[in-house]
Amino acid sequence: MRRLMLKGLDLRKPMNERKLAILKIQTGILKIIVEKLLEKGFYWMLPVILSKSTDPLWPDPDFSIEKKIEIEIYGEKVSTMQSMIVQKRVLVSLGPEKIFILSPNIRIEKRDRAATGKHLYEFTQFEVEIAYAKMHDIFRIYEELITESTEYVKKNLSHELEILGRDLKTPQPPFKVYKRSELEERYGNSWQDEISKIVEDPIWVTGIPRQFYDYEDPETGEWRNYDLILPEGYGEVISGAEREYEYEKLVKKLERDGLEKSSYKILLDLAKEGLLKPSAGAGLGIERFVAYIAGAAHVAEVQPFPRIPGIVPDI
Ligand code: ASN
Repeated sequence: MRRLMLKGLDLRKPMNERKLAILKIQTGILKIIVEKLLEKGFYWMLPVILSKSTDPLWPDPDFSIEKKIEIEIYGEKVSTMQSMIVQKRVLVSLGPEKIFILSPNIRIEKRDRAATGKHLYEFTQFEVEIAYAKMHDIFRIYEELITESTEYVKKNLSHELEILGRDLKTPQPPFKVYKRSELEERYGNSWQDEISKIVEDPIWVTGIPRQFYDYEDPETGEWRNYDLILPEGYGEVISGAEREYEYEKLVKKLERDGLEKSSYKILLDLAKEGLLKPSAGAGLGIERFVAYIAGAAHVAEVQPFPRIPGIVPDI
């Protein structure tokens, strides 16, 4: 693994043409997804990194965090950002109702995740949140971003795809939707890996029991959340949900998960006042998406400064 990653990645030598081709593809993808959302009237918000309030990432079937980074600044305890979910909710409730953010996330994944080829301990999410939106609104937006950026790369960066030996197919929207429970029944606990190897186009998977902020239907017990799973074993690239916005429900779920209510003070205060708007959103892992488009062997191949679990480089 280490040798694979260092191949062509000596940071004392100019980059090889493969690395440059990937970076050019990444630039093209970012241009398209940003342009598309600006055309639709989204606000482009900037990220924050240090906060009292971040995603607990728990409970989640995929949880594998070795440590949460907490530090003291000005006599107060803050964490580095695991995802801007809380900030997204507050933003769409207080002003801009359609937002996107290129948000750096720090998740100190367990070391054995180096071998998955999909995990990084620093990565960037393309985060979207829309007040009053529903699951299908978010599906349609990301389907457009994925198909349009794939088309752009095929049309404008065919030389780079050739360097990478990548034969890329544009997926056909709308993508199929599956229930997590069906997939689990059929493929067992590793349904995500299994299904990712089988499908030809990306698929949506809904109904995944996880963090408190995703909406749970009180009548059916169904979680109105979703992941997008890429083909060819690239795995989950988007996760998101319709959101909980009622104070009582939020409090109950925080207690159920054993989480500190004080970490979510603003969110809870807004909910109590009836000011927390219902919304839906999701985040796309940029490096994973670029890795899939480029046909990279490991997601760290996309990063100029790789952040592979367990490996702390000199830069
Ligand atoms: N970005 C995700 C969302 O919008 C949250 C996450 O990254 N855990 O739901």
